[in-house]
Amino acid sequence: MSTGGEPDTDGVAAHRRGLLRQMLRVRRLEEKCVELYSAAKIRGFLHVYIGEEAVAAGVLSAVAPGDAVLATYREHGHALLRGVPAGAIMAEMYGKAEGCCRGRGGSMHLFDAGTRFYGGNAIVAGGLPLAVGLALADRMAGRPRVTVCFFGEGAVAEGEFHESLNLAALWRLPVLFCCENNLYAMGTALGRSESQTDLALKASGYGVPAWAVDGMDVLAVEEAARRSVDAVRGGAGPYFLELRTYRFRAHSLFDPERYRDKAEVARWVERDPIDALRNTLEASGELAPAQWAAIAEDVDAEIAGAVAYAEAGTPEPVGDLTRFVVSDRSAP
Ligand SMILES: Cc1ncc(C[n+]2csc(CCOP(=O)(O)OP(=O)(O)O)c2C)c(N)n1
Ligand SMILES: [Mg+2]
Repeated sequence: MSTGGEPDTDGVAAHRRGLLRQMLRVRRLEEKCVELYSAAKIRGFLHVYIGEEAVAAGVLSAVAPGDAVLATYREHGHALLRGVPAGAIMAEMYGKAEGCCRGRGGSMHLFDAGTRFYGGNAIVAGGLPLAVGLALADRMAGRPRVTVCFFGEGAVAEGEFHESLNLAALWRLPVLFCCENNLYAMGTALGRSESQTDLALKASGYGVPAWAVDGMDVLAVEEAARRSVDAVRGGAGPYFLELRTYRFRAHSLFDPERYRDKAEVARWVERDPIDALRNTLEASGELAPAQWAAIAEDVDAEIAGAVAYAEAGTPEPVGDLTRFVVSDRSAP
């Protein structure tokens, strides 16, 4: 507890432990998904974010409840940290009616209007124009909201990236563009597809303030995101963050990973964002062994509960097959 004008060190430590917990929730959720995929409980494509958790945890910590968030097909963690319950995410993975999209979207299309989580977009760069549209709507309605759009560095090769940055800058729209630069777009290294690999520089070309941030350091990500969100909300127009990160696992569970060597992966794994923060907090006395054990136990219970919820869920009745395909005119 803080006294007088002294810094609230207990509050800061609790906040940092909270970030650790958020990253661990994402990690454990996805480790479980991989396991369930092997057991054929989850089908279709599955792209995990393991190694990149500091990006979603840091940025989403800086976002307000009414703001909008968009992400890619690697979005399980973004949905979870945005507030979609783990059970609704897991049931969606299972294709059950209790899922956040009634089981119709699956892993790549998590969506939840209630938390303003607008996907789950499987088209590379597909989220960017949607983000610009959402921000334009907020501007026209005079709502002081920010739209945060996550996308991979593969998206900068798409026309939609350039069109979206241009319009957002021209109209000074409240968008925070968050480029998750994990160095590969499927099997293509950034330097093999882009003549200019400095992505912040690309955004600057549209007059958008842009920074590169260490995406393995959740505290650095949070700090950069907080400043950016504040500026965007204050009317500064769009901002761009290039979060430098790495995926520890294959692109999807169908990827034989012939494009990168194991030594490179091992070097990045040494910078695991969860281990890094845990070590920092243990060294500074902000995380006692019992506190870590309590966090891990809590997270494991949450994930076990999510699996149980999905297992107990029901497939959507066949009679509902055409529901939502065309507009339901009988609906009130
Ligand atoms: C418009 C479009 N082209 C191609 C694909 C196939 N595809 C799926 S993921 C992907 C790589 C995208 O890489 P990146 O944007 O860096 O995101 P990451 O997977 O690294 O998170 C591609 C090319 C697609 N989904 N959409
Ligand atoms: Mg990538």
